[in-house]
Amino acid sequence: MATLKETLFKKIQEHRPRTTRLVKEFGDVKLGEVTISQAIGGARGVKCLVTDISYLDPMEGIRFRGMTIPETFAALPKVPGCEYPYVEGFWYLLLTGEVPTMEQTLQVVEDFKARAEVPRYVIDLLRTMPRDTHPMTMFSSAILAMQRESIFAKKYAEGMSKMDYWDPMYEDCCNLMAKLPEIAAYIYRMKYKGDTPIASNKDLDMGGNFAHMMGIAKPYDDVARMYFILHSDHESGNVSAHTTHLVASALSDAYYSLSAGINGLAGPLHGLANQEVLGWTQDFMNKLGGKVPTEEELKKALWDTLNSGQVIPGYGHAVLRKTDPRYTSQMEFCQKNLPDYPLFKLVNMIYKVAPGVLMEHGKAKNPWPNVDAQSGVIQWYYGLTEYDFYTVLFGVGRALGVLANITWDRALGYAIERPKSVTTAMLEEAAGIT
Ligand code: AMX
Repeated sequence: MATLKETLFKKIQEHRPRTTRLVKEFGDVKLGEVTISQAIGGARGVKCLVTDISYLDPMEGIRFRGMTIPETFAALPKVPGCEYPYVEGFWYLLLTGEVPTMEQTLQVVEDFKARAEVPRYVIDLLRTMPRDTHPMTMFSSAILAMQRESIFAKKYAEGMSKMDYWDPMYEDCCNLMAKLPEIAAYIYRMKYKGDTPIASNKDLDMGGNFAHMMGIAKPYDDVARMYFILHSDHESGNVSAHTTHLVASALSDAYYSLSAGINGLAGPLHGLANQEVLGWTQDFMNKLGGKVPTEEELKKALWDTLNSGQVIPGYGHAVLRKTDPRYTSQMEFCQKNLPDYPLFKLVNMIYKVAPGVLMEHGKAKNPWPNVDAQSGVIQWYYGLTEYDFYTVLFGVGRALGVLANITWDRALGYAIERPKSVTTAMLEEAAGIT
């Protein structure tokens, strides 16, 4: 049986002529034009990135390698006795575009186990940081500290053909991915659970081992698998994916690149929104003395937030124009596993009320919830109430997508990224107002 790496190399060799042909024969074909509002407004809608790992349709939502979320969950091999698939099998799918067999999946599970040990100096580094440091800062610092392990950086310094770049990049990405769950769980147990880290259990798959190291009982292993897969990728233009790709385009290795992407994920308009959703919801419940609010009270709280110039966290999206299927997938999990949980009921009530408020407010192009509006509820229910940790969970998941992407970036020889900037005076001249 071919290994994941051998299968990936075959796919890379098949794919390379497609990219070469497009650049050589069709390089001048136009994909669109850029307007002044796009130049000022965060390049929204400008088509200038290429990825085959996932595609985000504004109405349908995400597809991983062409598969919707329900199709992905149904197709991948499942951990015996569990409802969600191996994260390792999903990594195989993202890298190759092929659904792995159980045998191929278990080969990746074993490969990751052999790569999973976290260097002692990373633990030492985390332990020297003040305990009130944000867990995302700890997570990003731990990733960056491991840069000295980079095989890509070493091989590059020795001299290597461009055609071979993908190989050490793949090795770095697998080494990093295998270590992230343990780093995240260590930060959690050190920071919030009285400094009681739990040693890794090598008999378990990535999701199962993560739940074990977090100290949270079943079915949290399935929650971890679901969560990591749902948060993995959302095509290439979002801040964490784009940052990782941008930094990697300078031939910075996977450690530099992922650490940078994680820093972008830490922003409140991106990954931090899941922490903000829970913060907002808990504040609101506290103000009401813990009682279930009426729709009127909820409406007022949403308007108060908007009138004070803040955003409603967990709502809106730069690309999506309907309810995020990642939200729906988590809602279905809640309906099955925690239908009567008061926080779930409140989040559902927000889902009923907030879109109407946002539509009346008239600013957000998408009044519907994104992934972050629902994810905290599930974590809270299973005892993970320290909500500033939620973005770290997002980060472990997001690493799957962005690391698969930068492996392919190197395989296809994507160029260093360098869009062109203009001055405000040039925009005024283009607009004919000088
Ligand atoms: N609450 C209030 N106002 C909102 C809003 C919300 N949830 N979503 C968008 N708006 C406002 C914007 O701030 C902007 O106002 P401005 O014209 O005064 O600057 C206006 O509506 C138009 O914005 P947009 O084109 O609809 O969205 P965008 O592409 O500029 O931004 C996003 C997208 C996600 C940053 C934005 O919807 C937002 O801030 N949402 C809340 C934070 C959040 O949930 N982030 C998580 C996103 C998913 C993820 O990455 N994890």
